[in-house]
Amino acid sequence: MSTPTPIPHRTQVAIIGAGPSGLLLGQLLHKAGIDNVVLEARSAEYVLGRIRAGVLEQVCVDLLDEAGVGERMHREGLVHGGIELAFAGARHRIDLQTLTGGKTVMVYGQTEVTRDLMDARAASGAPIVYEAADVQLHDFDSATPRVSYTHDGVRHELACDFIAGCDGFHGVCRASIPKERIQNFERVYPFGWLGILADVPPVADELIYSNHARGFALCSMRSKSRVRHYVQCSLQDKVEDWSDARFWDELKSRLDPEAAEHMVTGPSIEKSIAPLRSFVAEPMRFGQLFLAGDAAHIVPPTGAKGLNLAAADVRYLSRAFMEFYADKRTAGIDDYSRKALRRVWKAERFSWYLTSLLHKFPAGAGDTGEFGHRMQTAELDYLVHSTAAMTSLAENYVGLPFEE
Ligand code: FAS
Ligand code: PHB
Repeated sequence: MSTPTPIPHRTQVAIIGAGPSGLLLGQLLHKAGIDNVVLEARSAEYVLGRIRAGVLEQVCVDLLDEAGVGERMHREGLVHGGIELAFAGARHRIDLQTLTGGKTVMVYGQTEVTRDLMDARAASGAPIVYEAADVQLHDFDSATPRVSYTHDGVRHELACDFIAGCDGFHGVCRASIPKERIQNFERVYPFGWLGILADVPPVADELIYSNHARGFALCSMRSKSRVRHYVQCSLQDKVEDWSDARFWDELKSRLDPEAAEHMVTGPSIEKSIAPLRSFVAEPMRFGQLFLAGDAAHIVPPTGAKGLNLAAADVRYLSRAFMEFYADKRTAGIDDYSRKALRRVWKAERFSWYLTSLLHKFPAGAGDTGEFGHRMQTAELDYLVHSTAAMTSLAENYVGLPFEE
């Protein structure tokens, strides 16, 4: 049994949360010689058990390489040069690679990204505390911020220069900010996604996003032998309402005949329902506290942006900390929130656009019901026959260029 790393009582950056944001930030800072401690409320097994994103932008791939954890991703990940849109009984390929001058996406599950980052953290010997309970932030507006937490029944205190709030949508960091200092923007969608994981071969070489009168469907994958599929479902649905047989029948009913015919079905190894929302908190910096990833923003998963936005925040924040500790310059720190939010809002727009285009909206106000579905079909018909429109979709899907 290796001796656990003693947890210091002082560090340079205290990172709250060991999801992709916290682990990636921790790894980049460690490689840059910046001391940091990661505090995670749950066990590593629990974190790894959450099945989430599956598509990485090149920016995210490059960051994982920079963090020194890209080897398995390049070995096991699938590079995709296109996606397919299914509507009105047919499938149309969007040639991402040609339309963006060569850019592609990497299909590699968030679970694997997290596992690679956890393994790197353990190998580095840098401190991480799992099952850190009752994390509290103190004096983050002062020059001497602190974090306190309980571990194995013992209350600990961690002094630091900065706190990185990487603790997700339900975390403690954003909740610690006085209401008058933060502005929240939110859209909750009137449906959810029921997702399953199954060890069967994918129905196609690339992802299929389907707009259908019965509702949205997505055929994604984790490898050539494991799929991740979704169907739009009611917010009133419970996972136990959906047997595997019902899921597969519903998925096939929402796809084009060719995909439905070639679909290989099998038992689910994971099944869960996720609500869909668009959410942004502004700003993303409060004194010495910086929010990153889902702690600051949420996108509906339609555009495959959630994990990639988290990586983009970490790219900006890690460089800001590196600049500070190298030259005591605060330009990056002072500009973090503005720069991160510019990218966040563009991803929010794209995710909202794709969600509005592909999902069935119950009749009600605005472009919903039968008229709304006709508008969607017209938009899709225009999109797949317009190079300009497909280029716009493609450059957003592969990830927009960074503002340095
Ligand atoms: P995370 O939520 O992943 O990590 C935050 C961590 O902080 C967690 O481990 C949590 O346990 C910990 N934490 C929380 N409170 C704490 C506290 N008080 N103290 C200490 N630790 C605390 N994105 C996509 O691109 N495609 C998808 O298909 C997709 N599906 C999703 C499905 C679901 C159900 C959810 C919730 C999200 C999904 N996302 C998807 C988005 C998801 O991938 C996030 O963008 C990604 O997990 C963001 O990573 P983090 O910012 O690290 O937040
Ligand atoms: C996934 O594989 O989980 C996935 C892929 C693309 C999306 C959303 C989820 O847009």
